Amino acid sequence: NSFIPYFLEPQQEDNISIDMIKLYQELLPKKESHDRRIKFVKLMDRLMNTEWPDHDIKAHVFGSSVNDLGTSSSDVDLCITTPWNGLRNVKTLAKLFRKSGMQHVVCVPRAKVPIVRLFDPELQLSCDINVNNTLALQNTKMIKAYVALDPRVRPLIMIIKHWTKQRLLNDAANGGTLSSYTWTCMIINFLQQRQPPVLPVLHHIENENKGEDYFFDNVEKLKGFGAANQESLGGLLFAFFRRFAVEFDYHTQVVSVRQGRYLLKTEKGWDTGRNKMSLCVEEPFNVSRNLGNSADIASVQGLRCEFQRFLEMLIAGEDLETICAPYRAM
Ligand code: 3AT
Ligand code: MG
Repeated sequence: NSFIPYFLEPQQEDNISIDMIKLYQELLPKKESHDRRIKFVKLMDRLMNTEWPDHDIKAHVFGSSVNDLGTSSSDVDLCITTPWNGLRNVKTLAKLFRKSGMQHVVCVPRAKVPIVRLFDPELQLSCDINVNNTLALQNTKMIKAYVALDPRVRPLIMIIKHWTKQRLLNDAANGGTLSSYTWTCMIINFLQQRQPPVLPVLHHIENENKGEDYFFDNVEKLKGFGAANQESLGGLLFAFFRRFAVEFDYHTQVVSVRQGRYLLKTEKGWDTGRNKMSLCVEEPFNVSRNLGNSADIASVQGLRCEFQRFLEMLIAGEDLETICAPYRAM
């Protein structure tokens, strides 16, 4: 391993910050994308309540369509809530959507959370739909709160997410890598651990045994929290990659947004089985879940190579567009 500096040269850091703002502007979704999503949700709501009236069926959007981390090409994540048991089997939903003109309708009944996946040819939107998985609604609100707390969070996460997609590191279901949500938790935790911190620990504020689901969501009260930290976007990007390329101890540490620090695999009992060799990221509300367990040993090795590659290219003065070029197998 060649020596990796602790900081970039100021001029180089400035260049990267400017590059980041430019890429961020390109990634931001257009109003048109927002409008299409709203139309789509209304359509889904109407389809279901026309087919099955009197079951109090509601369609809630979660994920990047509402947490401010989406682009125009992000999918729509929908959670259907209903007290009715008739939708427990997602095949029932799939049938309705097929006859309503949706395309590529597939059920993934044995996923951790059963879903229906589809594409709306008219509105040009892909969508994942689950029934009654309300944990995702809560963790979406938490992500949205963290994103709103400091102006550096949104560009930093959107740019890193862009890199993960370009480099094929963002497919937990099929690619054996990590989901956007897992990446987002890693970046939030990184920002919680800066000195001084860019982000607070929302689970710790005013939490007097308020239960598993609680986090402090009064963003207004925390405005300006990160102001004592003066790091630039470029500096933070460099530090994030330095962290996961050379500093993070993959064998012993666990990323915890809930605690705002690293836990030890041993204290969570994650030092055996599949977790032992995985990149461990605790789900903030359901702490027995390791969000990183979608990546196997080979994938974690691949990830570490990609962190290293990014860092070396950044130090060599390559621009972001080159660093984020689509992955091509040799
Ligand atoms: P994209 O823009 O779609 O890539 P996203 O933020 O929508 O990013 P995902 O589509 O991967 O992220 O996931 C949608 C939401 O589902 C995010 C989070 O609220 C929830 N979620 C995803 N994976 C998990 C998980 N393993 N455990 C709990 N909640 C999850
Ligand atoms: Mg999504």
